[in-house]
Formats: sequence, structure tokens, C-alpha cells
Amino acid sequence: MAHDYDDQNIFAKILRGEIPNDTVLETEHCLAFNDISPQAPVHVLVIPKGAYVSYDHFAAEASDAEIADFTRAIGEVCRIKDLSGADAAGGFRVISNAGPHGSQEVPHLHMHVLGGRPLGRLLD
Ligand code: IU
Repeated sequence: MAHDYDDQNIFAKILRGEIPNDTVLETEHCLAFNDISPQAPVHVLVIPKGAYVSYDHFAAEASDAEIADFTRAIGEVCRIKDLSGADAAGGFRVISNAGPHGSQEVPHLHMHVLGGRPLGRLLD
């Protein structure tokens, strides 16, 4: 994937404080906020503060500290939103779209954390 970062994308503006967001969690290297158009009762986006377009870009260029923080932030969102239970109401999906085939709309890496309803099977 091309990794040219457009610093005018909407999440860059959110990170610069130019546009408000509904924050769920902020860490040293990440921000998590409620999706503006939720596809499930819980729909949180977790983004790194660094300028990464997609997961492959991030995995190649981010520091170990950024990667650890991002990974833990996603888990923390699951805990905050009470998605981690093994009962019938528990469970979640973490997904990241990349590029044209992935239908990525915002060119700043984001993980969707979805839950709060049965999500169906993603892959058959
Ligand atoms: P995608 O994976 O790039 O397709 O997802 C982009 C998400 O960003 C999508 O779920 C939008 O609802 C969400 N979003 C947002 O939360 N706030 C915004 O201002 C904009 C998009 I534009």
C-alpha cells in the first residue's frame, strides 16, 4: 500500500483538536473515540497518534512502544465497554479496513471495535 500520509484527513484534524470527538480513552500514543455513525451498540475507533495510513504502514514503521500501546488500548476499550465477557452478551470484533479493496474511507489507521449485538459471521 502507498503510505503517503494526508495530514488533512479527518482523524488528523481530530488529533490536532480542530474537530471534536467523543473520547473513550486516550493513552500516550493512541486515541479511542465513538464512531460518528455506529454500526453496532458499541462502535469505537482506536487510532494511533502517529501519522500512519494503514495497519501495514504502522506495523512496518511504528516503534515497539507505539505498537504495544495501540494493542493494549484496543483491549482496554473492550474492557471499558464491557465486551470481554464469555456469556451470551459478550464478545466483539476488531477490524481495520485498508485501501480501495478494504473500503477504507479515512486514510489514517483505525481499528473498529464493534460489539453489543450479535455480529454475524464475517468469513464463510
Ligand atoms: P473506514 O474503515 O475508513 O471505512 O471507516 C471510517 C469510519 O470513520 C466510519 O465508520 C465513519 O463512521 C467514521 N467517521 C467518524 O467517526 N467521524 C467522522 O468525522 C468521519 C468518519 I468523516
